Amino acid sequence: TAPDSDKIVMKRIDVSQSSEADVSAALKRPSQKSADAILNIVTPIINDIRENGDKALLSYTHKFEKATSLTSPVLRAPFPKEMMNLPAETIKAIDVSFENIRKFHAAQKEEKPLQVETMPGVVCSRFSRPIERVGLYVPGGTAVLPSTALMLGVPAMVAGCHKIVLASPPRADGSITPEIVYVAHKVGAESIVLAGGAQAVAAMAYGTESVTKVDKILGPGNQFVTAAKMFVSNDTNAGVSIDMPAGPSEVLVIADRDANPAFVASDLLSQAEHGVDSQVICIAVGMDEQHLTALDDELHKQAMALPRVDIVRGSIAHSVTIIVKDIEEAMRISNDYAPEHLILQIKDAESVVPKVMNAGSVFIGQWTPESVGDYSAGVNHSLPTYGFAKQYSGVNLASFVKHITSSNLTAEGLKNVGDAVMQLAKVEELEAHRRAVSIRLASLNK
Ligand code: HSO
Ligand code: ZN
Repeated sequence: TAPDSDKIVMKRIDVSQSSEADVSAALKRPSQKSADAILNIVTPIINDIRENGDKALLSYTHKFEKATSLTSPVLRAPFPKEMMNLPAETIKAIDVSFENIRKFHAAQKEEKPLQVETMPGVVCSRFSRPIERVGLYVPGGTAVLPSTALMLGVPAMVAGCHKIVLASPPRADGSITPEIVYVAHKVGAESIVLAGGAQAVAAMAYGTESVTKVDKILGPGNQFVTAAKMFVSNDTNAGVSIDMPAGPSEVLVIADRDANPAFVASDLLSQAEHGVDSQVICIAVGMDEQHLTALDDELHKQAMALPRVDIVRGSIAHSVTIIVKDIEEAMRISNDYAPEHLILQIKDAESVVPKVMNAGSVFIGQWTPESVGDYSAGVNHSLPTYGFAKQYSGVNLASFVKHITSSNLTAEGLKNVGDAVMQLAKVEELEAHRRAVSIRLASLNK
């Protein structure tokens, strides 16, 4: 056994014995590098792509991905079969997940346009149309993430986006993970951009000789990718929007005395293994020392058996167990933290859901690990992090459509609403606005 100093253990804080300030200090997210510093690095890269297109894009891929044999930055559909050579069990897993994600996102479609007659003869409607071209960023890095390609590609397909462009950094031999190619094929992607980082984002935002320009860029990424997404979405000349600001991944597990310590530890670790900057929080409800120790022991034991134990050590170092007396206190802290993932391993978990005010996605009860949502249940795993669950939704069908409104008035309708319009136009001293109504009403009285 490892010496105690090596024990992988979360620090503890007991709410009944701490000030509010101490509790919020313990829940502070690991701080990010200053946006300015990152922006200084990505701006020249973005400008280079705008000016030099494919040539610049390839040279960054040669440099950062070491894929020096690559001669074209884009792979166009139909993708060659030999690029999707996968074991049968992988195909099956992707197919099952694809179908569940498809079902859940298809159910988010609006059956028919929303229509309301606000006054007799005044009909307001709202209908949706797909965003025509979307760019989906699938990160490379320490893990390959075909699941992210599914989470972005399936709703884009369901929404009916005409052009789906996937971008992902190639491997050093210039190839792209076959799982990602297979997903790209299944969602009907038109192309795969073999590039990562700010350069991939810039290529999709502005287009190059071979990269299709897109209207919206979605998907997680490191701080360079995030900074590049922010940059291009602020450039009105690019005409591109993004999904949401991204930060490191996180989970908050609320567990009570009935929770199985092995289950709780496994959930904390599945998030902790994502990266050293991941944060995991456990809120222990009404637990005594014996329960808490059982949890600590499980966490250490399971962590030591993980291939990514070194990453886990890093993330556990800034993670915390918070001891509270009841579920009300737990929910108050959770809503304030606004976790990307919220796991409820408590008695009668479902009954607590109405108290959830801020969270990206909720996992209810002991049989629902976060992993099912990460891959296969059907819910989306592209979720707001870093407290942005207070104002952002995760990726969903609406992320791939615009809502358009319409009004349709009869003469009677214009009579009914006209006075209000003319009066407000008068207040704003916009005479042409007033006359657009009065001229019509006068024609009715002729
Ligand atoms: N938990 C991650 C998603 C993911 N997990 C991808 C495994 N692969 C962020 O929501
Ligand atoms: Zn995950």
